[in-house]
Amino acid sequence: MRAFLVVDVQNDFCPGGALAVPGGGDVVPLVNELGLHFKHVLLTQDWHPPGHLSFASAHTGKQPYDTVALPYGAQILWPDHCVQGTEGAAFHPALDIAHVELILRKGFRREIDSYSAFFENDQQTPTGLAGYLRERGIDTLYLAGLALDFCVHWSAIDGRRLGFEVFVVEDATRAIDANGSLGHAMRQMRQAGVELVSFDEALTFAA
Ligand code: VGL
Ligand code: ZN
Repeated sequence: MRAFLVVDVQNDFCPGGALAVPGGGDVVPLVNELGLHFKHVLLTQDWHPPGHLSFASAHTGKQPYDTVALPYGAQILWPDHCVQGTEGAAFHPALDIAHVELILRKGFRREIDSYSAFFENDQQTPTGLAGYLRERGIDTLYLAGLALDFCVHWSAIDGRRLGFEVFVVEDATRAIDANGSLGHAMRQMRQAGVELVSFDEALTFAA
């Protein structure tokens, strides 16, 4: 069974937001249209406490897009974004979410980031999504949303690692592309067996 997993379509990742992804808001109409055709629609929501360790502001002398070593590995530092309960953390106002079955929040522990919908950035701590999908008989995921080279990328790779079929609807995503991250993400997804499809292809496969 298929599900449509929409990653982090939140105000802070759209133009005007704290960590705006170029063209981020443009995915909304495509996501809404696809959402009407999939029987099961799930969302993720980046959901950080104030002072989260992925924020440059939590490290003296560091700037956004610097990298620091945290106990679980290298962490890129970001502007403060998607702080729990703020307008920036809210979904894009035009995102049609009435029929969404699950909203999975991630990145809510101060000491660890979570790009992937499946694991926090230590690559070990599960979010519970794999169990949820398996218990519901969902084995195939169509991914869209923000950002292609971070949260979509890591969710796609981890989905493959866990044995799910994964399709990324490329034109319903946008990338940050910090220091070559987009090229790296595309190579890794291809190697992992993630399939890239267009919006039109995804529509024909839906539900
Ligand atoms: C994301 C950077 C930091 C994403 C989330 O949704 O891709 N990127 N937090
Ligand atoms: Zn984040």
